Amino acid sequence: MKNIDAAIHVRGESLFVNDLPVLEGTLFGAVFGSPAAHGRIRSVDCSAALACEGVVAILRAGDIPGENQIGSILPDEELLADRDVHYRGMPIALVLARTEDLALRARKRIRVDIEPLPPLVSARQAHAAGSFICPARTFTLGAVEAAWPDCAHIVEGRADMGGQEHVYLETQASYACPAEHGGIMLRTSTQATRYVQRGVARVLGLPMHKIEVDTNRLGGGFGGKEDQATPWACLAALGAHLLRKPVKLVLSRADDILMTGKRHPYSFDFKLGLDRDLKILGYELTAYQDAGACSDVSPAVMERTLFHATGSYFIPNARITCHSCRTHLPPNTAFRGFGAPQAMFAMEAAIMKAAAALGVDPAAIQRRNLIREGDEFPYGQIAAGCRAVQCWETAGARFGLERMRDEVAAFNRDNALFKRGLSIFPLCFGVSFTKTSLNQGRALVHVYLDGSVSVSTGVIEMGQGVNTKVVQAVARTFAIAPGRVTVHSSNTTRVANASPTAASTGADLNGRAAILACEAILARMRTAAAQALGEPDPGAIGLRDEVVLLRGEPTGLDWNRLVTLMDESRLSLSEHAHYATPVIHFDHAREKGHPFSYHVYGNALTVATVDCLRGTYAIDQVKLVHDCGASMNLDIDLGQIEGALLQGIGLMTLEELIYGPDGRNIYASLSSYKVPDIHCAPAVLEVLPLDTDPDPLALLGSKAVGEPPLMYGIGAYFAILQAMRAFNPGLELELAAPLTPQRCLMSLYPEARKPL
Ligand code: MTE
Ligand code: LUZ
Ligand code: MOS
Repeated sequence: MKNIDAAIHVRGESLFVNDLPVLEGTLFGAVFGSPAAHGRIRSVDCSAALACEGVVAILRAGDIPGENQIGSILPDEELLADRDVHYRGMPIALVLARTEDLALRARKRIRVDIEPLPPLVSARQAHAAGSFICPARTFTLGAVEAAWPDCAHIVEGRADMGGQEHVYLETQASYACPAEHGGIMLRTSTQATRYVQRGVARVLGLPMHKIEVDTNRLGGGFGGKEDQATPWACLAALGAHLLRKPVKLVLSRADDILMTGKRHPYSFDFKLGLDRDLKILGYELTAYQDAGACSDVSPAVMERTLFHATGSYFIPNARITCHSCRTHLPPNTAFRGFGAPQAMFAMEAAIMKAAAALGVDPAAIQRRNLIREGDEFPYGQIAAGCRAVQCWETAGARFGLERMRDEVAAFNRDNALFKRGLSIFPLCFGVSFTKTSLNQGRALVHVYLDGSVSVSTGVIEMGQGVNTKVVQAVARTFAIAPGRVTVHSSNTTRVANASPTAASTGADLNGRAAILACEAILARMRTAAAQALGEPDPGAIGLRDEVVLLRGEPTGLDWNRLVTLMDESRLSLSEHAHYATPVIHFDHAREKGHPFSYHVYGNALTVATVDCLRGTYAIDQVKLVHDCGASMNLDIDLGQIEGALLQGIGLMTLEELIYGPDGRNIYASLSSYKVPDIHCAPAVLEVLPLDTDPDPLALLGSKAVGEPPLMYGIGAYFAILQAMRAFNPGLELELAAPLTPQRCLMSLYPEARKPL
């Protein structure tokens, strides 16, 4: 089935917040952010700005009727800076004016006097200064200290990975309207209506039932709207509440890049020990997470780093520690992969370093240590339905790994200045929110009298195609044409307390809730049909292609007639259902449990060519096997795999965020921050879905696909690195991402870095 949104996207008919008709009397917001990364506000002068044309009000921390607090995990984030500023761009004031242009013009006239304090701009700097978000956590398996004496080889090193800007096409956007009885109706671009509703209630000092949040769709979120849609929604709601006027706040791209947090940069220290047969006996990893200035979801991201630290491998003795370090950068946040890509990069970097030291192919170490059925992850879950070896072998056989290797070797023999490299990246990603309580979904299904069906769930459509999957699930359960089903906006009055659409769980949790709702209606339908057909056993009733069956044989009843029958029998055609993932649990005291409903596996072969004179490179081929389970929509899943891969290639090779010592984001615009384009896409891209048994906890057996394939981008890094090693076998490994052309060139010619 085609993505139900494809046609309206192409025609420009999809409705985003900025497409909503503007109501009479609407005020437009512009946010004045801190010009300093760290300091104490001495004074803010809004008088000149207030005198500007069209300005209606300028709101500060003191205007907040409830709590000036929006921290979602820990209460450490002010909506508007009161006294201290903790990052550049931290909101200090909200200008409200008759037009957006007038608001932006007035904003320039605000004067602020800040006593500067020294900023912390990296995780290691913050770690040294003892600046943390929360206590460090450690996962252990076996006894790593006892393993070192048994190791024939031990390598130690450091790896670093930079942040990443989300670049969702639609910037942060909220439209708040005053409602009756002092309430607020908010339309906002969020992945988590629940967080927005809770945040607005807290800031306005209102109960949550006074706040209605409605989200129709997002022009991309990628994690950047899981927690960070909340401040902008709260600011719009604050304006609407105080002035009793509609308030629209849509960030410009420049403000969005400046003010919002990004993927967490990480720095790692690793120690890896192997025996003579390349079996990994021990792995020790210390991770330093740059959380930015507020906790946001950083403790949860840190947790996923811990969960994925051993990647796709079984390591009998491991000790992994993560520090969440508080710096003076915008609060870093969820981003596709959520701390896992960083951990997996560190693991692969350690293997690469060991391979280089031993003079072996890293693939030999990788292959030897792949996780197998029955192996234990450091967090206590036992690998079940494990496909690491199957994905590795399938990729090798189907894509002709040996031939690819020979071609790369031949190319490198024939070329002096161009070199080619090949990498293999095995993927293993755990699906479920690591916080067990978030693994619940809900759905509200109405069957109307004409037989058409309306579905509301907690899930947010952000381009990943989840609404199409929900339509498929509902149509299949009712055995009706998909055209009869419409998925409506996610709205807190229809589906309350929804978990964020995140952790790749949106379809599993909410699709299954929708199926449960349909099944409850179906059960009543069976009763009604059985009665009408004079059949004592409702279990004998079935449905196929909109026809009611009795013991598998068509009857005179069809779907429409059945719906009428239900109404005449005064049976409910509506149902609200709840789904909670069974099986999963986690014990934080022991750091052990069974946190994931299942794992997604895969294997990517990547070939890159480096121009060793210029440091530029091309990703020639990515050929990968991906475990989709029994995909319910291969077009959508392939789109997710390809999109995530390219986003991962951008992360690993191109997208560089540089902060100056003063905490200024030096590349804060899309003219200097390089986002992957079609030229960065692999010239040859082959995706082979590993069609496996339907996973019982996935939606219709179709495994979650949103985040895992991003990590195939790690393969691009190591393919480029292998090409660089082909040019310079003694290359000193600087394991730092992104591997930009600049970094590539400087590594190829280390002597060029020395002063003349
Ligand atoms: N695909 C598109 N087109 N746009 C997005 O914003 N977000 C990703 C992924 N795919 C995203 C996307 C992220 S970070 C997640 S967690 C999942 O979609 C969420 O949706 P799902 O749970 O329905 O897979
Ligand atoms: N968000 C979250 C996530 O709150 N918990 C998670 O485990 C998670 N994983 C991936 C992306 N977002
Ligand atoms: Mo995705 S990072 O879970 O929103």
